[in-house]
Amino acid sequence: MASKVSVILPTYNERGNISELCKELTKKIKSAGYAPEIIVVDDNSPDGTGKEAKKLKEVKVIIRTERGLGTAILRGIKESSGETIVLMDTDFSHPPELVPMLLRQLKDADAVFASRYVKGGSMNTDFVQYSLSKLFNYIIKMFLGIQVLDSTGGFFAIKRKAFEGLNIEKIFRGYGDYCFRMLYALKPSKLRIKEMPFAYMPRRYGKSKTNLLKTSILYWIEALKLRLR
Ligand SMILES: Nc1nc2c(ncn2[C@@H]2O[C@H](COP(=O)(O)OP(=O)(O)OP(=O)(O)O)[C@@H](O)[C@H]2O)c(=O)[nH]1
Ligand SMILES: [Mg+2]
Repeated sequence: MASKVSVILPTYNERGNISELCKELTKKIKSAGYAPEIIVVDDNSPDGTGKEAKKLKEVKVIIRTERGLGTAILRGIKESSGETIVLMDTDFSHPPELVPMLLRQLKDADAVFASRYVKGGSMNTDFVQYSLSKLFNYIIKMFLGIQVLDSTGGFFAIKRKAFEGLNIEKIFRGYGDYCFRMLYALKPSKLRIKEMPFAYMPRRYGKSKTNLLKTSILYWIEALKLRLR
């Protein structure tokens, strides 16, 4: 029987993206020889993303009344049952066609991160913005002593068993900071973690929910809290 891959898709106002993304993921994962379990965790988006997702076959939809990226992912993980978990954004910034490559690379690893910052990776911004964001992530990596250069991106595949013994309730909260919190918590497990380059794409439809300055400050506070604990 094909191994099950659970893809957790947190959404807030992604009506224009969700159907196409789920269809592409289902197709790509099946043709890579796995059984997909797509889980959309929508925070009652006013644009009707949840309703749109419910029209899809083979997609599990959870509609929450609270807001928050980290806790939406936590809920998705709890509701999932695959041996492998894939996390990604739902706006096509994380290209679905790369998921089979993440899964291939996971064959001799415990987690594979798609990375904007390793050789061959890129972002849809100008050189200055890209360099600043790369530097920011590099400092986080050194500060926390984690293995991954792109620790705020949130596009990765991980074996479920990597979470054994972790207090996931404490990790999956906040915004994209859950990603480096998870890597920090995984440090003692000495897992085999790889990074694979990818080109971060502009979102296809809809509007960004991220305020760059506010997010950067929040990430620093969270990184400091981890070290001071
Ligand atoms: N469930 C849930 N999902 C969220 C929430 N905030 C953001 N997301 C999702 O998290 C992913 C990342 O959010 P984005 O708004 O794309 O943030 P970004 O990628 O930094 O910004 P752009 O790509 O430039 O728009 C997307 O799939 C969002 O729909 C939230 O409060 N709840
Ligand atoms: Mg995005």
